[in-house]
Amino acid sequence: MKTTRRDFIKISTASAGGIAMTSPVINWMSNGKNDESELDEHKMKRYPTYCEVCFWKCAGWTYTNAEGKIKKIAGNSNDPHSNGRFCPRGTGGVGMYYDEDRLKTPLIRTGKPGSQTFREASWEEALDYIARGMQKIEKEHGPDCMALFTHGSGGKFLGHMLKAFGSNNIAAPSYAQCRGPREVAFFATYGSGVGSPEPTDIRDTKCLVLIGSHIGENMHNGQVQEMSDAIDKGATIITVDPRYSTAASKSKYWLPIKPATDIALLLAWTHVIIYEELYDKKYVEKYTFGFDELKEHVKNYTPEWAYGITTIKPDVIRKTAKEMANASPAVIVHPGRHVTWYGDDTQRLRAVAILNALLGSWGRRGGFYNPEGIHLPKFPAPKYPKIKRTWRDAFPGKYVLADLALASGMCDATIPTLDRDCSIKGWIVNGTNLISTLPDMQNTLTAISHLELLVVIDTMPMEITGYADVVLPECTYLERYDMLRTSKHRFPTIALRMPASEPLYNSKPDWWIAKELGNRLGLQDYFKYNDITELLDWQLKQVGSSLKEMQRIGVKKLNREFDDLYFQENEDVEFNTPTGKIELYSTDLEGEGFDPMPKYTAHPEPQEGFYRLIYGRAPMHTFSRTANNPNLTDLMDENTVWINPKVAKEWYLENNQYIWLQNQDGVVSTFPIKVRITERIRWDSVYMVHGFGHSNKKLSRAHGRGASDSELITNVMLDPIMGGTGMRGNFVTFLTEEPVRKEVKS
Ligand SMILES: Nc1nc2c(c(=O)[nH]1)N[C@H]1C(S)=C(S)[C@@H](COP(=O)(O)OP(=O)(O)OC[C@H]3O[C@@H](n4cnc5c(=O)[nH]c(N)nc54)[C@H](O)[C@@H]3O)O[C@H]1N2
Ligand SMILES: Nc1nc2c(c(=O)[nH]1)N[C@H]1C(S)=C(S)[C@@H](COP(=O)(O)OP(=O)(O)OC[C@H]3O[C@@H](n4cnc5c(=O)[nH]c(N)nc54)[C@H](O)[C@@H]3O)O[C@H]1N2
Ligand code: SF4
Ligand SMILES: [Mo]
Repeated sequence: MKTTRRDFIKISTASAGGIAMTSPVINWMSNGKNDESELDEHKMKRYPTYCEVCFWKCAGWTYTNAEGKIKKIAGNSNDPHSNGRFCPRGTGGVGMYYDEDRLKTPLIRTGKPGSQTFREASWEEALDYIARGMQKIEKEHGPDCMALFTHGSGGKFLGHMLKAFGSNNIAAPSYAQCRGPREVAFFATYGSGVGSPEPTDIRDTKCLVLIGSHIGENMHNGQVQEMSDAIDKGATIITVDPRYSTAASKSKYWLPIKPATDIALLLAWTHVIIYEELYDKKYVEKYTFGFDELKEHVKNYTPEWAYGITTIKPDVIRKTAKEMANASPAVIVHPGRHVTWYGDDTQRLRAVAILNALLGSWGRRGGFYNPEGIHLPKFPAPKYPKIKRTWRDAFPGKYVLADLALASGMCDATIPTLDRDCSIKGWIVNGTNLISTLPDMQNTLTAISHLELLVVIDTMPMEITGYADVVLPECTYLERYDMLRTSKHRFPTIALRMPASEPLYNSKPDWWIAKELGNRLGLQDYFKYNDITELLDWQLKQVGSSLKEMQRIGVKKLNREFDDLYFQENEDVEFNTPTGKIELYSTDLEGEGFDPMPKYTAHPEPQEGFYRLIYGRAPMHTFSRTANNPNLTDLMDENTVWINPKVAKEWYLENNQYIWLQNQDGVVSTFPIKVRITERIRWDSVYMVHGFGHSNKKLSRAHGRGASDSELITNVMLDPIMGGTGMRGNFVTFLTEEPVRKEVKS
C-alpha cells in the first residue's frame, strides 16, 4: 500500500511519542515580509544589503525610520537566494547591530592570553602595533609566516592585503571543517565542485534524498523554500539520519541509520541500482567512465550485507533505491554541506556523487543544474609578490587534492616541530571564533601559545578575542559597504551591501582596516582608492551598471551567456576530469594512492556507558555567532542534550535536569546542559546544537548558557585525502553532579 506524505507524518509523529512537530520548514517565512507600502506610510527609508548572519548571503533591505534608526530587515524579491523572504536569523540580524555587548573600540592586551584583560587604544595606536609586529615577523622569519583565518565578506580585503604582503596562508573554516570533502569528491567525479549555493534543482525534483542534511533546521533559505515547494508538489523525501529531524518529519521514508555507517548504505543502494538495472543506461554509457569496475566492486555489497552494519532493513534499502530510480533523472542525492564527520568523508561523498551519476541527475532538471555567475574585473593593483612557502610545506606530499587552504592545517603548521624549517608566527583572525570552530581546542590553544602576534577582528567579544594581542572592532554588516556578491545561481546576479547607519561606537569596516594596515606596511599601491565606493563604482561600470543604480535596486539580474542550465538531449559533454568523463572509477584518487572507488570501513564504537556525540543546527541560530543576539536568544537561549528514553531510564535522568557531559578523553563540559528525553534520537547517540556554552563573561546573555560541543570534540578523524577534520568520533557519558576541577577556567 502506498502511504501518502501526510499519512507518513502522522505515523512517524505517533511513533515518536506523539510530539507535535512545529514545522520551521513551513512556518518561518511570515515575519520577514517585504512591504514597500511602509516606505511612504511610516516615512521609512531602505538600503540594500545582503545578510551576514550565515553564508547563504540572502539579499534584502535594511529599513530605517524617520529618525534614521534601523528598524527591520526584509528580503529583496529579485534575489534568487531569498526570493524576497528572510529566515528568522536574517530577520533577527538587527540584534547584531543593537547588541550592547559589542566590541566598541580597539583593545591591546595587558594581561595573560585568554584572560580578557585589555586596555583601550586608538585605531592609530592599534594599527601601528600590528604593522610593527608584522614587519618584525617579516624580517625575522619571512612574510609567509603570517596567516589569515577568515570567514565572511570582509576577508577579501584582508586577503588582498596579506597577498600583497607576501603570504598566501589564507583559510576559512568552511573548507576543512565543513564542505571540503564534498568539493574534492565531486571534483574527482564530475571535474567540478558543488559550491555555494548548492546547484540542487530542488524545486523541480521528484525525489530528494537527505543523508544527514537536516534542511529545515539547517535554514539555508532558498533551499528550505524549494524543499517546501517540492513537498507541496508531491516529491518523495528520503531522510537518512540517526535523529528524527525536521526533514525526517516531512519524509516518506526516515532511515534511522546507525551513525558512521552511511557508506555501507550508499554502496548497497549502488548495488541495487546496478544489479536490478535501475540506472540511467543511456546516460551512464554516454557520460561515465569505469562502470564495469564499479559493478564488480559493489557485487557483494548487498542490502543484506548493509543491514548488519546500518540496521536499515534490506527491503527498505530496495524500496528506497526504487523510489530514486522511478524519479530519475529528477532525483537528488543531496551532497550535504557540513560533511566532515568520520574521516572517510571524501569517500562517502564520492559514493554520493556516483549514485547521482547512475541516476543521471547531474546536469538534469530536478537534479543538479549548471549554475552561472558573473566575473567582475579586479580593481587595478600591482602583481602580488612571489610566494616562497605556504602551509602546504608543513605537510610534504599530503592533501594534494585539497584545492583550498586548511584552517586546521595552518593551525597545526603553527606548532613548531623538529622537521619544519619555519612555522607560522602571526595570525590575523577575522570573523571566525577559532576556539569553538576548530576541533581539539587544546591543540588550537597550543598553537596560539607559539604565536608572536595574534590580531582578532570581530564584532563581539568571543572566546578567540580573549587570546588576542590586539582586538579590532569591526562594524556590523548593517553599517558598511562590502565586496559585491556575485555568487552563481540559475542566472547570474550582482548584489550590493551598503550601510544603513554610520558605524556605532568606534568600529570600522574591514575594507578600511585592510587599507590602513596596507599603508603602514608600504603597500599603498595595492589600495589606490580613497573610499570603497570608488572601487565598487569602478567595478560596476565595467559590467554596465553603477553604484548609483545598485543603491536603488540592490540586486541586478543578468542573463545567462548560454542556454545550458541543463544538458540538452544527447548532448556531447566533456567533463573536466582526466578521462573527460564522469569518473565512477576515479583516476585522480588512484593516482594519489587512494581507493578509486569507495569502500566501507568500520569505525570505533562507544564503550559501555558512552554514547556518540552528534551535533547540528537550530533554525534560529548560526554557529556560535548568534548565541548573544537579543532577538534570537528570545527564541532559544540555551541548547539541550537529546537522550533516548531507554537511556534516560537507565541513568535515572529526568527532563530539564542539568547534567555535565564527559568525553572519552576525560574532558568534562565547562557548563551543565539541560536534558531533553526524546524518542527522536537513537539509543546509541546523543545530540546537541552547536554554538552554545560560551565561556566569555562579556557575553551577558550567552555566557554559561548550555554546553559547548566543541570542547568535547577532542578526537579528530582526519581525512587522509584532503585533511578534513572528522568530528563525530567522540563519545560522552553523563555526570549528574559537577566534578571537582583541577583548574577553573576563566
Ligand atoms: N539555522 C542554521 N542553518 C545553517 C547553519 C547554522 O549555523 N544555523 N549553518 C550552515 C552551514 S555553514 C552548514 S555547513 C550547514 C550544516 O548542515 P547540514 O550539512 O545539513 O548538516 P550536518 O551538520 O552535516 O548534519 C547534521 C545532521 O546530521 C545527523 N547525523 C549525525 N551523525 C550522522 C551519521 O552518522 N549519519 C547520518 N546520515 N546523519 C548523521 C544529525 O542528527 C543532524 O540531523 O548548515 C547551514 N545552515
Ligand atoms: N564543534 C563544531 N565545530 C564546528 C561546527 C559544528 O557544527 N560543531 N561547524 C563547522 C562549520 S560547518 C563551519 S562553516 C564553521 C563556522 O565557523 P565560524 O564562522 O568560525 O563560526 P562562528 O562560531 O559563528 O564564529 C564567527 C565569528 O565571527 C564573528 N562575526 C560575526 N559577524 C562578523 C562581522 O561582520 N565581522 C567580523 N569581523 N566578525 C564577525 C562572530 O562574532 C564570531 O566570533 O564551524 C565549523 N566548526
Ligand atoms: S539564510 Fe537566513 S541567516 Fe542565512 S543569509 Fe539568508 S536570511 Fe541570512
Ligand atoms: Mo559550514
